[in-house]
Amino acid sequence: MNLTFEQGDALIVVDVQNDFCPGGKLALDEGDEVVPVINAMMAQARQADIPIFASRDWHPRHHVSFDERGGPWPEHCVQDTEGAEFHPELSLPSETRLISKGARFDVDQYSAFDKTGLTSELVHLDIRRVWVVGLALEVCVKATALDAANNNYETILVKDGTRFIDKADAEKAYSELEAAGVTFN
Ligand code: VGL
Ligand code: ZN
Repeated sequence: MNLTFEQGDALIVVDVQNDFCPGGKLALDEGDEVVPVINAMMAQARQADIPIFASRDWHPRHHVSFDERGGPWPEHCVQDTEGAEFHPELSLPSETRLISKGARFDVDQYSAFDKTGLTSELVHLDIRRVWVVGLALEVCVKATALDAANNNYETILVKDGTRFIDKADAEKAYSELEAAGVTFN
């Protein structure tokens, strides 16, 4: 893979955590297959001095998004559990900026932009274009890429670096993203 990173770019890695990978509580088929792809991208980003952001889904126990509370999901990514850890083979450089989301008890946050401080960091770093990868395509990756595009960042989604929960939703997500001006690599 040869990506054309430029100054003014940032890489956003969404929720590559154990619970979204095979064996996890909300496992995506092949969720772990994004790991080598994203590792290669992060290595290139480091070489080009491109900032890397990594978000994690970071729920308290009994979070509103869990089915026990009428939410759409089984319990997943509970703070300080193994399921909430990044995939063990994900080689996050030490300079990676960590974004935690979904930590508020009564609301969910799908987008890495949702009240996390990411926008101000991007402004501070003079970012104009973002590359988005991670899990899951039709949930947090979609929400993050849509927010990026709606905040006027040129937004590139690298398909090989993402996986979906449900194929039907993935197709719909691609059309929504395309309509918002997101491009695919
Ligand atoms: C996600 C479902 C529930 C995601 C987070 O990271 O895509 N999906 N919480
Ligand atoms: Zn969640």
